[in-house]
Amino acid sequence: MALDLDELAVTTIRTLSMDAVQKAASGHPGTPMALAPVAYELWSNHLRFDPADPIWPNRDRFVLSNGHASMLLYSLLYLAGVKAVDRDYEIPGDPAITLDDIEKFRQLDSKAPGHPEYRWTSGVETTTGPLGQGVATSVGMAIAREWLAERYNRDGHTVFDFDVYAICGDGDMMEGLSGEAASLAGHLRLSHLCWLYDNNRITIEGHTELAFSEDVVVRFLGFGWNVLRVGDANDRERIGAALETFKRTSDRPTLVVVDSHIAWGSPHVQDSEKAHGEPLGEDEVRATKRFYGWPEDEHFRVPAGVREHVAGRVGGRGRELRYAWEAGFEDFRATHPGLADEIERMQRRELPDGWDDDLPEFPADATGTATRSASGEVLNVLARSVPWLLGGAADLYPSTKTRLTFDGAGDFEPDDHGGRNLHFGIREHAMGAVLNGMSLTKVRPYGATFLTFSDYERGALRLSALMELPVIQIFTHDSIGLGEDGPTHQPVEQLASLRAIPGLVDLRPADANETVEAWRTIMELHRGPVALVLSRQSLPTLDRTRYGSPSGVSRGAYVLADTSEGDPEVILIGTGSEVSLCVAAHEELAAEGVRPRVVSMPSWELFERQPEAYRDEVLPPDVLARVAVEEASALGWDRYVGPAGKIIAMHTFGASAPLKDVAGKFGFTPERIVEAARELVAGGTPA
Ligand SMILES: Cc1ncc(C[n+]2csc(CCOP(=O)(O)OP(=O)(O)O)c2C)c(N)n1
Ligand SMILES: [Mg+2]
Repeated sequence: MALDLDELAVTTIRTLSMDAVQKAASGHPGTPMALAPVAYELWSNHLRFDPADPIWPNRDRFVLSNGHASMLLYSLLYLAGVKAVDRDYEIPGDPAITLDDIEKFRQLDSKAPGHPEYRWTSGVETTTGPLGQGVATSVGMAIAREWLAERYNRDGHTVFDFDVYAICGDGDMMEGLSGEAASLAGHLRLSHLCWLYDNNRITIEGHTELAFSEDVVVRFLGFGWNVLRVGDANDRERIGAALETFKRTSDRPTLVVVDSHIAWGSPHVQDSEKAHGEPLGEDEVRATKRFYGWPEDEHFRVPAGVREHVAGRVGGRGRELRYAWEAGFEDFRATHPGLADEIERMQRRELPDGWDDDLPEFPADATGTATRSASGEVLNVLARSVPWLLGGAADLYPSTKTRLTFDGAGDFEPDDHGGRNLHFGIREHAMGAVLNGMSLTKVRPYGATFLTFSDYERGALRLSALMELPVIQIFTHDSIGLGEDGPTHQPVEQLASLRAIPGLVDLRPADANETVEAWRTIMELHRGPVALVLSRQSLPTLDRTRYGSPSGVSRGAYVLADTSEGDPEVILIGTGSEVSLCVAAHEELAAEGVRPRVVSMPSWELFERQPEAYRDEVLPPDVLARVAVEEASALGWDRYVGPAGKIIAMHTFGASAPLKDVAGKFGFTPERIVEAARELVAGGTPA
């Protein structure tokens, strides 16, 4: 009897998933079992992906948005023989994932963790698990794909023509995030984007009838998508036909609604929520294997020839395409050396030579400028020298000052995918996820909104940090200093919560020149996201002939103003708009004969990365009289002022009034800082 190796491969994916979850005594078996034929059809007959080089820039992207079905992806990576990539983007030849990893599913150090993790397992294109994120991230990949094609494809040279696929489930569809992202994708006519929706009508609590009765097809038609249906997830031919239709569609994204049965083949838990998130149980595993015609007492069985077959199906096509692409790229390099160089630098997250040559320097000015405005100026300079720096705002570019205004910057629109000004619309969460997808595709993205609305994109921000993506988030209107818009718009707890995200760099510059230095620092950070926190209101541009150099920004905190003689007896620590208040207080204290120091601390995160010696130089451990000033939650400041210090911060929401009145009401004045410093000095803080 001729063995159908495709059928065997599908069953291998199913049984590996069942066995891995059973052995781990935790995980999600039902969905990989149901979707094995869908994913297998995509990978074996369509995906343009070379397992030998999983970071080839023109590979098709595959996103498993229902990340709980991770065993589906791990099985494919294992069977296709995907190679591991190291942190330097080298491919030493080890497998991305071994059968041993799969046997240690969900255990410490296994390359098969509970949910797919970018950077940890090669071949995983983005971290998924928080529902909705994967599909929304795929929209960012599809945006970047269009932009790359517009910029780099030239007559006779197609450098970028990859497709972006995402598999998702009911959970993804219910999350508002996917709706924002799908709306944007439809509007932008991202025709190289295809979502495969696992319409199994089951979520954790039971049938989707409990909470979900909308017509998804109609919704997506309304978004401007091409919607296709496949009535049976086991019908690989129909899935293949739908994928062919997707590839022929050139004016809109495609949604393939696939009806499936969770835990297909399991005699007792098929179609039940019980198959979602717990092992089937030994007996049920055996019974299901019997149904599949599989030896029921064998575990982690991979029949002879299956790996070779899958690796051949995926890799045969992928290798040929990659070789052809690489040869084409050599021709491209010969005719367009500059563009080829850009692509290569982008892949390694490097910057063009001379990228910071034209950065401005602002003259001292008592009236000064808002840091959002200084930032807008700097961004425009940088974007001229870094062609792949692109982004936009969630309908707030006039307020966030994030528009690229130079000739040729252009707008990214449905009929022009070459522009560099994106319009995310009022969709902050999708913006966050789209930025992640763009960054994963190696362009350098930025997004912008008001700091208070950073909460709306927090789910995506957290993933930027988890994936160590150099996404730039520009958050303006950063405090009660925004004035009249009042407490709904005045952030209080946001800074503390952003600082709590591991690896996210917070930067809150104090004046125009600190803003320049903040951008210089940001551009050189290649790992991990940044929140650049900017003022709406004007801030004095400090006279740097009198005060410390703004280059200290890159170290997170630095001595801005010091005592003229001896050691400081009190330290005033400020960030952003409060630094100039500290400077004014410093003048007054010095005139009284007190020996104050002002430390500008634009970034806790960067300061914590400095050697202890530097940190002790800036904040000498024996100076315990310290005042921290920040128009935000006090949470965390005791870390820098210690038990003897004072914190001038927000303890309530703000108020709607002109800036001066709000600042006075909440005590953000030089007088109050002077008073606090005097008290500490007079009180003789314990040594
Ligand atoms: C944002 C978010 N909320 C909740 C969860 C917890 N969760 C994981 S899977 C799931 C149900 C998902 O249902 P569906 O997508 O239909 O998955 P299926 O069981 O069909 O595979 C939930 C609520 C999550 N992972 N992410
Ligand atoms: Mg479901």
